[in-house]
Amino acid sequence: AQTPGQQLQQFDLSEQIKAATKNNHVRAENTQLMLSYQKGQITMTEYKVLLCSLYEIYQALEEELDTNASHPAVAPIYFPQELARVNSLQSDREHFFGSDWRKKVIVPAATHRYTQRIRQIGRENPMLLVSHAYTRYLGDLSGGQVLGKITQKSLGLSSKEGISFFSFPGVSSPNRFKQLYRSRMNSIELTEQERAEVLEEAVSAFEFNIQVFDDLQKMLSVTAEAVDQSKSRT
Ligand code: 1FH
Repeated sequence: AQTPGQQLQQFDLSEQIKAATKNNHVRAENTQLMLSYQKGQITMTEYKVLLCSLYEIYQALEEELDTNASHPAVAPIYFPQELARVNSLQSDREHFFGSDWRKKVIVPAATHRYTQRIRQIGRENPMLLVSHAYTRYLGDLSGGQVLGKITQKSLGLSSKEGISFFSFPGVSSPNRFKQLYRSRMNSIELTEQERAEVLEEAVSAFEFNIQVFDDLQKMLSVTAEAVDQSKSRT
């Protein structure tokens, strides 16, 4: 039998959003790119293009979070000190692409669509930023921690250089931080309608990520040669 406490939990946004995106998470884990990633088959080229896309995504997300930091639905989940990724992605890209990394941008169409959506939300409906922040940051604090170790091993990196994206110096315990983040999400006041929109946007956020992975995979099979040439120059 359920205690009243457990019953209430089902109505917490953090529980609902996890349930709503469960199937999408399974699909994301099973994209071709991530399957080979998890088997330790990630190549330097794949990792480099992934970094480019992540950089674009986090630049959009963090710019919009910064701009809307005092919005009532954003303020509770605004943790730039602990979570911001743009600087680590910048140094990872610099590590692999060199000082003119800004000129070596390889961004597939799906990544562009994802960032456009984030920017549109920032302008028109900042409440929905919570869906995107949840999807990326809680993912990075969960599966991302495993992926960081796999990356280091697969690419044979001896130091943390190039993989700072995966480490969160401002978060001493990912699990405790995730609890805090969930409780902050649950403190956001939403009407039923708004809550439904937040859940729907989280499903889209996962779909955007899946499309990015699929697009990267496709792009890599077509342009492997061109990227290889740019790799050999660095
Ligand atoms: Fe995940 N994830 N994830 N994940 N993930 C977990 C929790 C979340 C992987 C494993 C785990 C992505 C990808 C991968 C989220 C988003 C995203 C947990 C913890 C594990 C073990 C489950 C728990 O606490 O019950 C692995 C492995 C992945 C790659 C192979 C991508 C799709 C993220 C979205 C962009 C989120 C939001 C959570 C938090 C759930 C919660 O509410 O607690 C992944 C797939 C990464 C493909 C890259 C590519």
